[in-house]
Amino acid sequence: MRSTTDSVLQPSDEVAEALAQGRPVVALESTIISHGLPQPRNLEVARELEGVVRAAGAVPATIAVLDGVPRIGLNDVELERVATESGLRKLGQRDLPIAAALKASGATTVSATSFLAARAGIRVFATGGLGGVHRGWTEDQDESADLDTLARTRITVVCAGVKSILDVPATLQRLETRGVAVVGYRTDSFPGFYLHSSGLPVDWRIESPGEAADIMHGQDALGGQESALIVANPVPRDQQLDPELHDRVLAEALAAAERAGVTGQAITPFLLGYLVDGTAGASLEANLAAVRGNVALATQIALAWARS
Ligand code: PSU
Ligand code: MN
Repeated sequence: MRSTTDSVLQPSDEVAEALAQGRPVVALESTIISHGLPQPRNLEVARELEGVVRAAGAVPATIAVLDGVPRIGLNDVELERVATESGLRKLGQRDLPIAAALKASGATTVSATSFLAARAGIRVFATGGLGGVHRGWTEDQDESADLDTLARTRITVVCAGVKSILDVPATLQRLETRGVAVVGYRTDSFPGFYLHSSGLPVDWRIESPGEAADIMHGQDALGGQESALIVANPVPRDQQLDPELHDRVLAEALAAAERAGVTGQAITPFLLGYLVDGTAGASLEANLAAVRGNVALATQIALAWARS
């Protein structure tokens, strides 16, 4: 035996101290920075999101793997590495031990970030949109590892629903089957990532960060499967992507991906990138508005959780 989990994860001093003192910490993922957003805007956004967490009185923990080491909380130089280093891998949970052994660097997806955050003792995590069941699943069975990890990881994920490039109804069905709790934040309809609503209903609605913290206590008190809580927080209607433009460009993007034969890990970045170009940047603004709102709400939930 060469090492324990504790010595494998490397929290920054700031994150370690906050966790030891029971102060609020919010996990942030890095794939959205490295593979989900165009340069140089991605670095600005990474810094901005950390600023949103700090301004509200919590500690941000952006998570990534650098030279094989899972890092929980990055300094500015490390954040810049994640935003600019070419050839940075996209790491799901299953890739973590391989990256560690081969001393590889990579950004972490929702699955890897959730896993590492929970291991580090962080309970609240903000992202843009979850991965899920891809369209055409009957052909290629492409379902994001995000769903499987969330079914067995005790973490609260604040997101603007699942990415609209996916098969959203199938993704909601899978979340139900796998026993992942989903609540709408001040909405009765499941958010549509770039869009305020996906047009699908969500069974439960909460009105406050305190209610989220109460549900988290309920999860722990009841025991059972160590699953996640998804708090689905819609992008404000006045900051959403124009639904008509969304539907048109998304159809083009899906057709282009099929023509180009893009599959596997590359498909999500390809589609997101196509939407940014095809909407002349409007999808990027809607994506960022969603992420900002999610980070702000996650911080409020982390504060309520730390108080309760
Ligand atoms: N949310 C965003 N942009 C992104 C992602 C989420 O606003 O780029 C990333 C997340 O890291 C998520 C990943 O886990 O996309 C899903 O990729 P895949 O479909 O290959 O599992
Ligand atoms: Mn996939």
